[in-house]
Amino acid sequence: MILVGRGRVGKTCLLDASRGRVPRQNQSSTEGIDIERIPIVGTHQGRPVTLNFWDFGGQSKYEITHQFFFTPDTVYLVLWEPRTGPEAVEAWLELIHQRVGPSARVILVKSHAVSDDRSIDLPRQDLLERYGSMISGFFEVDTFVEDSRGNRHGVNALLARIAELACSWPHSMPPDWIDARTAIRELADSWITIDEFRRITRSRGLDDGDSATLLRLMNIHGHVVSYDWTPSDLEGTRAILDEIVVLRPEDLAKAIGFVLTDPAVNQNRGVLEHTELARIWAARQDPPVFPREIHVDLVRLMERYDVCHRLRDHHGRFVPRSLVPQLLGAVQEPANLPWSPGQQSDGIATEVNVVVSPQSELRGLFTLGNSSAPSLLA
Ligand SMILES: Nc1nc2c(ncn2[C@@H]2O[C@H](COP(=O)(O)OP(=O)(O)OP(=O)(O)O)[C@@H](O)[C@H]2O)c(=O)[nH]1
Ligand SMILES: [Mg+2]
Repeated sequence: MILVGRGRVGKTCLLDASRGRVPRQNQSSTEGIDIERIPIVGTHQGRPVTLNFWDFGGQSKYEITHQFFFTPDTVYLVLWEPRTGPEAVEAWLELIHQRVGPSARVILVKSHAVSDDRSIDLPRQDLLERYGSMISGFFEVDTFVEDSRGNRHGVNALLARIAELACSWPHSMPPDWIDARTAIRELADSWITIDEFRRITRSRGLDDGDSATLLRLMNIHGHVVSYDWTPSDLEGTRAILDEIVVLRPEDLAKAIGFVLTDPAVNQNRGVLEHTELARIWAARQDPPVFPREIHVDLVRLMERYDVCHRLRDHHGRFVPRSLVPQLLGAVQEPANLPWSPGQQSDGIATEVNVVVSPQSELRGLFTLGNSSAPSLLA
């Protein structure tokens, strides 16, 4: 379960109401870094269903860390409120569509439904025409309005629908796989090595092929973050023996959040010295969840998910330094382009997107406008 929507729309209050707590009138803003897995027990056809909620803050700078949680087996709740209107809903639908595809399940929820202007609604027909395969319901809640039985307006109906959707997934797995998955999920560690993962799954009767498939499934379902090698990677020469499996995606997302907000990395326009990671993480997490010896694995995971890209030296060799593109800032356009930004010519579009492939050497592709800025080369 992922809750998204603009800042102050009522996500954390809905979460509180769903777990039977009284929502706060002056609820503080959820920091993007403050990602938490909150289990809520609902029921479907008499069976208890545990729903894991992820509540993300409304700030976009952390969005890149949310991707670990945007998986196909997730119900997405997009919240909107009458005061700020439904405009942002379409952008969320588009983002989920891009990341997960047309089979994603999304419930659109209007908050403040009783306290605010009741006449404002979404352009339902329009949204259904464009995102019909994803939309799994229109609901309304008001977490500050109780009915005669003390239930907060609309919350129970919404939870019942979520439980129904969650139970509609074909989740059949052989019992020994489920057993292995449970054993992994019950570990208290933040991460384990792939060897450890294999040892545990082997002890539950899985061979190495099954173990690799289970790891992949757990990755897809958002239970772990691993490099998720594709068969073509495996044909290559990269050793995977020292690969790690992050058992708590929220810890990795937080660790990446610390890199994104580090003043030195920001001042350096996104150039991250790998030796700085120990400082960044030690300063913010006490005791550090991720020890120094696995920092290189974490950088590899960040590269895998396009959070950063490794830089090379003049000879094309990788150096222990990465670029975090999100922090690069404005790049001055080359002087000799055959157009100026925003220029219109006879109705021909003049917007050009320059895609820089992380595989290629960055030298010569673009230069930073400020001569005192760090070079992209090592
Ligand atoms: N009347 C009414 N007020 C609400 C409702 N939901 C939220 N509020 C008010 O809006 C404030 C902000 O709600 P939050 O739940 O913190 O909003 P959020 O979406 O989590 O915000 P961020 O964490 O900044 O992304 C609350 O403190 C309430 O005062 C609702 O359904 N009805
Ligand atoms: Mg919040």
